[in-house]
Amino acid sequence: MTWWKEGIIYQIYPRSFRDSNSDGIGDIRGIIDKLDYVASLGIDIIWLNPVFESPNDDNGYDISDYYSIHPEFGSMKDFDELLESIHNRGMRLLMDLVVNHTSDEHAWFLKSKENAINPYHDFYFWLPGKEGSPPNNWISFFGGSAWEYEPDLDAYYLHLFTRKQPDLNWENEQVRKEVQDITRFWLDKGIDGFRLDVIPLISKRLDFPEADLSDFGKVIETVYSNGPRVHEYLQELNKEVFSNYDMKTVGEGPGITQKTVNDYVAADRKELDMIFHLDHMSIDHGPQGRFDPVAFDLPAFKEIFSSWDQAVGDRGWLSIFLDNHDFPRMVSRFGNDGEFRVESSKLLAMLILTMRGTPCIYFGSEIGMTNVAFDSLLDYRDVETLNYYEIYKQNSDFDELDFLNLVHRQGRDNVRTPMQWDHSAHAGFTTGEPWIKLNPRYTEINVENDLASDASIIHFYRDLIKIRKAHPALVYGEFELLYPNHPQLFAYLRTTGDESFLILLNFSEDQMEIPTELYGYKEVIGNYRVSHDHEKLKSWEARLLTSH
Ligand code: TEU
Ligand code: CA
Repeated sequence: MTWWKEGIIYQIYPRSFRDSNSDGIGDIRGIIDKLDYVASLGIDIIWLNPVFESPNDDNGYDISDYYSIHPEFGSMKDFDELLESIHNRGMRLLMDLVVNHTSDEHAWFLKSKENAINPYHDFYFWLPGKEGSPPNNWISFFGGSAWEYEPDLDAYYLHLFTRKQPDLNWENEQVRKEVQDITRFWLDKGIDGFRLDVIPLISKRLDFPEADLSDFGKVIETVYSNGPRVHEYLQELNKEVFSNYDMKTVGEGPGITQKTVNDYVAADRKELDMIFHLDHMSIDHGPQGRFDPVAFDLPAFKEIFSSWDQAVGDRGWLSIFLDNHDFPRMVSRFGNDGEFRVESSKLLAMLILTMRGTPCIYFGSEIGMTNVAFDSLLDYRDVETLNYYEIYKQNSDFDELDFLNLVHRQGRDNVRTPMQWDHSAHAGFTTGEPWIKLNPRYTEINVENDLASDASIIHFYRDLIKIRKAHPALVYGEFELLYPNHPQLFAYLRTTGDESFLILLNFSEDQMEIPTELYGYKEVIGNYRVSHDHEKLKSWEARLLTSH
């Protein structure tokens, strides 16, 4: 069993999953208490977002000590118990490793900024300004300049994310040795691998060229990502550490291209085992990113899945997802979170669970959790949202309500509201004051309700996961997109030598005729339980069919 290809990943955002000590913050003990629930879904692998010491400028993606667990989440003893409990249930744990940057409160950075002569100074990128301006025009993913001026040094340091997330200088061999030590420490504890945060960014173009900011997606691809030594660094880390353990890696790949993807994940490259590309995650982003939205286009969405499957082929491997802690809830973004919330949640589940690549399910998708629309920006927590609010406020035509609507549609806090366990106060997430408000729809959308109804989304996930595990064609089969230009039908085949599946997804509330050449397949599972004619697809109807 190739566990990392045939298994199902469940992503847990620890801050929002389950609070065990009433401080309103999810924690490790809370996760331990819910492992039976996670295992009952048919999950094999848990990807845990960062739990290391951090000032939480970017909710743990700004690490100040890689060797300690943030006290908010618990102790190292709690972590050891979590790992053992996961293993006891036959599941595995991937930890989230953020080594493109650290927190500015990490000891290395505190030393680095002391003076220009100590051995930690070159752990980061320090450059002189140009006539009182930053070294170049690079901007942060979170808005504003990617350079922060340090008066004592009369120099700027690079931060592709917030100013509290200075980029590590991987050119410095000592940095690479420290990363090797960190990964060895956690692997020696027995974890099963890592999700590697923004890993294509770790090699910088040392001429720091000016960027054409008219298309930020292009800047990520051609200026920030895929730098000259990225593969050398990954091959070194794999050789020095990964190859000595029974472990696997999944990279987060902003900016990777279909041409370069197998340079990262082809087995013979000995770099990463699998990767998340993010092309479908920017499908409704305009040139200025998520807060510059454009309309969703299904044929373009289908083409992304088809062309990435083609690009990776059988040389490499992807992990397939439709949302995570950085992007809005998939049922609100790609489905219909109103009248057809249940049907479209099941349709999106069928997409994730019938594609070639390791399915990655974000916590709460299994009950169809939706975006939230807080009525005040004071209710929002995400540094990306709050940074852009400050930037947009400076525009002459700024309108607070317009911006709030943008946040409702595209903000990351949509996916960071607490897990909805039941209809009790705070949805059973906490008995304290939650760090972020719950989605008020928890009274109708919660685990308790879904477990009680066998027509629920949870049971559909369980059934689909069982079906995927019973049929290698759904894991390893060739993928063939049908009707690429159809405006509402996402139809494709998954085939191996001896089995063939047809998947029909009606991405619309409009009923539609099924093309006659698709008759004759036998239904395996569908998201409508009432019997239906084989000539039509109902609103948001999804069907998995087999050729025999
Ligand atoms: O995300 C990087 C990334 O590609 C997304 O953050 C996205 O590009 C961004 O939200 C702009 O829209 C990783 C982590 O997943 C994210 O949570 C961190 O904030 C970021 O890196 C910095 O570590
Ligand atoms: Ca807690």
